[in-house]
Amino acid sequence: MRMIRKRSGTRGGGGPARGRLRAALGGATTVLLTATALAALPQTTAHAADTLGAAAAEKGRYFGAAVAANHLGEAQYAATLDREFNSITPENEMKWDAVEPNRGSFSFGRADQIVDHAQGKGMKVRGHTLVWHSQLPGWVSGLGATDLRSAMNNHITQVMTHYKGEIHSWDVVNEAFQDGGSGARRSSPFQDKLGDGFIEEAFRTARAADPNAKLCYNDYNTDGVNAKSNAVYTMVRDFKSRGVPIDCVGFQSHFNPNSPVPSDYRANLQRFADLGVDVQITELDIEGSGQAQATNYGNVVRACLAVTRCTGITVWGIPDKYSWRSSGTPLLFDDNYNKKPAYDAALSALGGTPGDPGDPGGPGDPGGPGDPTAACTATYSTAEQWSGGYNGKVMITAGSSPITGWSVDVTLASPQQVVSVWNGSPTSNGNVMTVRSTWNGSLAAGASTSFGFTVNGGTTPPPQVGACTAS
Ligand code: 9MR
Repeated sequence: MRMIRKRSGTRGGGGPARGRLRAALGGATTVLLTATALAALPQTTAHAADTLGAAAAEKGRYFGAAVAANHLGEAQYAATLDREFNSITPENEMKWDAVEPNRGSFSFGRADQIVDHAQGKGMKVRGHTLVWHSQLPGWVSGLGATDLRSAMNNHITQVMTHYKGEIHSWDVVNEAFQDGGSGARRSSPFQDKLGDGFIEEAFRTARAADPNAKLCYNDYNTDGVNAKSNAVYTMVRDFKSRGVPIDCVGFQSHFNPNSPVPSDYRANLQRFADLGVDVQITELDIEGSGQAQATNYGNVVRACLAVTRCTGITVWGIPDKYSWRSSGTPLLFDDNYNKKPAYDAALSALGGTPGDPGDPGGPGDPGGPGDPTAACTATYSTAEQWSGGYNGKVMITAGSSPITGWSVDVTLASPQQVVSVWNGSPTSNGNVMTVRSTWNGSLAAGASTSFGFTVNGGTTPPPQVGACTAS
């Protein structure tokens, strides 16, 4: 484990995390800037949302996709991801077999690739998954109870520490209950050797490793009220009553004709929310086509919006061809990345405005050439302050269309001087510093990034941050 500053870090800040972030901060640019006059400038522009991420953001939610690292190099895949989504779940890259194939030997390369992509576009990341019976390397199943307990806790701690501060929600335990009417726990090395208490222990270890990540229990066939969801409900209620740290429950929501969207889906989400946890739709896909599939997608989105604590939706893939159930064409984009009727239904349910389904990202479309709607906002906060100076942070958020670059003016009062800038490229003119995007110019609709700067020469008045200009 290495001690480094985070990509969005400030002077002296940052905890243990990924060493490769250092490069992004490496060349903090130094400028000198004095100021006398200040100008307050307007900062916001409103648009009808026409992507999933932007429309969800307007409802205070995220709209994410499961992503496979090996598809990121495909231009249309990346373009669709970047245009439409503002959260990513690595589909397989953070699973135990991927990150700790041999005991104590961690390999984060492919997962880091996804997290880097997300961060470069200002998207959030869901962590999936820490303790699961599947995609578990053989060495784990072979351990005795004592070793297994320490291997489980070490795995959680190492993986969460590597991504500390970079994951909005972690699936700490996945699929620990049996299907069917028993309400029993599923047999697994963890269940069989450690007993029911392994789930609680995993959550306690997870809280200690990254106190700011939301900790979720995630499962399938728990989407309606049934014996399995009742068993999960009883566990969550027990955890909440005893102070076991749990923040959210993930409902995978893999639907098909044999397992349709339940009529009590919303009510089931709501009863969990009423226990005092967030709920998230974590792996949504719905087999089918045409209007029937579209109606189901619309219903799922509306169910989430009807539950205040339903904080976001993730679809389990982008084009049908890469779905784990590709023959069932369960996703929102066809094999050529055209938007399906299901896409329009999901976007409409989010309150967005569907455009031309056959030409996503084409001329005049969001993210396409000549997009007239590129916009961003800039929000200032003082990150740290000491006698004689401070670190300022400016959060840049794309509007309802993706953007490819941004620029913001920062005006200081004399005798304040900017002595360094990170995550942005500054030029100065008198007392006004213009900061432009560098590696972090491309943002999905509704996505955010930030730049920071250090000021010497006093702490008041605060800098004036002008309007954000997007391209
Ligand atoms: O989509 C994943 C697929 O690529 C893998 O082969 C599979 C292996 O188990 O896991 C799939 O994702 C699963 C997820 O991690 C947990 N819930 C069920 C998902 C579909 O199987």
